[in-house]
Amino acid sequence: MSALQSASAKGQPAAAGPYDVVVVGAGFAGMYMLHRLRQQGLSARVYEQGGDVGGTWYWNRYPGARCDVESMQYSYSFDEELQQQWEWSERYAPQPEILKYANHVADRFNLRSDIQLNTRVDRAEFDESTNSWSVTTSDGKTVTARYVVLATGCLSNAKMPDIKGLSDFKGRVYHTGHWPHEEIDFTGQRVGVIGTGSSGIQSVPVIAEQASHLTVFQRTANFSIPARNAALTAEERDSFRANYPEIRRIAREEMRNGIVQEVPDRGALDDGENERRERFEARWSKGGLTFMGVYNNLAFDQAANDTAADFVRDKIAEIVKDPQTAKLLQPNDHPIGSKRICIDTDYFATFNRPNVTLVDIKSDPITEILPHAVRTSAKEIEVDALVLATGFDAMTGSVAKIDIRGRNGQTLNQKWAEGPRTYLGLMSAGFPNLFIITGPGSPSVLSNMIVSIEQHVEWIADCIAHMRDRDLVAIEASRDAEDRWVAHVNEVAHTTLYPQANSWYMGANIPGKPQIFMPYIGGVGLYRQICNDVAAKGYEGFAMTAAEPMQRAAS
Ligand code: NA7
Repeated sequence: MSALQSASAKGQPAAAGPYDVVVVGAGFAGMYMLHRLRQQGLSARVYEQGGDVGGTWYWNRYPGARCDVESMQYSYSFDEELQQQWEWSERYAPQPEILKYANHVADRFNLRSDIQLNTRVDRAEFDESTNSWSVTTSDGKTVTARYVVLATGCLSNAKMPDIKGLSDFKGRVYHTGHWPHEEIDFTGQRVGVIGTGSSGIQSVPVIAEQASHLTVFQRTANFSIPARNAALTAEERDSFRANYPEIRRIAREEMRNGIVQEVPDRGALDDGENERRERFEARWSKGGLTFMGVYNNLAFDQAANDTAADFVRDKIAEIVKDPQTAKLLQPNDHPIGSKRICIDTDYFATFNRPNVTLVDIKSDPITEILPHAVRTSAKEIEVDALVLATGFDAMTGSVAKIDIRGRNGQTLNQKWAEGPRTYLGLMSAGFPNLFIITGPGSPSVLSNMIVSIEQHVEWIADCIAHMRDRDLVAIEASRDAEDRWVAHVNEVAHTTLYPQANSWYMGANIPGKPQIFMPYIGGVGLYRQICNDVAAKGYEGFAMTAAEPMQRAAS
């Protein structure tokens, strides 16, 4: 047994380290990672910058926040009793319920004793002489650990827009990704929402019900499909529960995005116009993300994609009464689905309300925020409060905030200056014993995140067990394997229409960020197979280092 393993084996919570593993983040990834490591008798310390567990669902408390994956599928599968017992109330769980679930998991599996809240990891430095990491946290302490696992989330670094005068605004300013914990009531207020991605689209209808007037500042119109959210019936819940093993297996192995749905047997142009319209109508009525699964070529073929995009544009024109507003709300600069499609409740209909105005800031850009108003090049709009639904520095943003130093003192930010480089999304060459959960180069944000999280946690836990069983002390992605993987991720992305959009998948929403398609689009089933094959071949593409004889003797 190594010194790094001794604390947990004595059955004591290791308060001061050293630890086998430091986990950064206590969202769904960090919590399950901790649970698995403990099951393997390893000591782990989780640092979480938030005041409680839950990650994304701790921060994103904005009105109307909901998951866009159905709750019976957006849930852990690793514990049979948990999935049988938890009662999801609605088809799409609202944020407070998902946060309650995260807290329930923390309590149920007794995770809290190893999670240190309100603590950021500021720095992690690899010591080549001991093959371990030195991790410095915002409370000024430094601990060592054999491994570091970044469970920092893909959408956790909220992006404030760089708009002149924003700091002089006299009313309150809210970012959807940093929403206050207290109830915010906009009753009687003139509110401005900037941003019409998923967060804007979810919050606008709810804010419109409270505000005396709501102005939505739209730079890019987005495709959105009705959620058709509803209470789950006991029969629906029971049907999932009875079939969970098979449902979970299909999600993991057979679905590209980890969400069980009907699999299309044809492309959009294989049907005539009437039949195609009927199929789109059926999916529109059903609602939800699976709209894009109606045909098998919407992500690949522009002409096929156009049929779906036209259908949604027509729907917008049908719903929105004012033709000029409808036109502005019709997306026309990217293929449908090439930005994550949004799921809404009454978003487009909200623009029929007398107290809601749409301002197109593409043709009439915001020039300045004044103490009581938003000024565009053509007008001044008085507002009492501002909601910034302006998104995140996605996938790499939270990792980039940590000063991570690998071999020869190279920082991860230096290495990723031209865009993230990983092998399988799990590790980056030059940074031994540093794992990333749902990192760039893995399916992550293109999938049901919990499916991808569980797969990564289990792969990492198995890898660490493999190393421990063989007295191996370091694992590192080889440059060759990484180069090949990065090329593959790119190649697959460019067989699709995704790179055509200025999306956060591409880093396009952050000025100066390298524009590279970050997630792996090959699908979760294929990706899992690749990861499993790599492990079965003795972690092919990874170099492993054995313990020095001295270290081994001490074990
Ligand atoms: P998104 O999807 O990145 O949306 C951000 C929105 O904010 C989008 O409409 C942007 O317009 C707009 N934006 C960003 N910066 C500005 C500035 N400076 N001025 C005006 N408008 C701006 O973030 P969300 O939080 O909505 O959703 C993120 C994911 O969370 C979502 O995909 C789901 O997976 C869950 P743009 O399109 O860049 O022109």
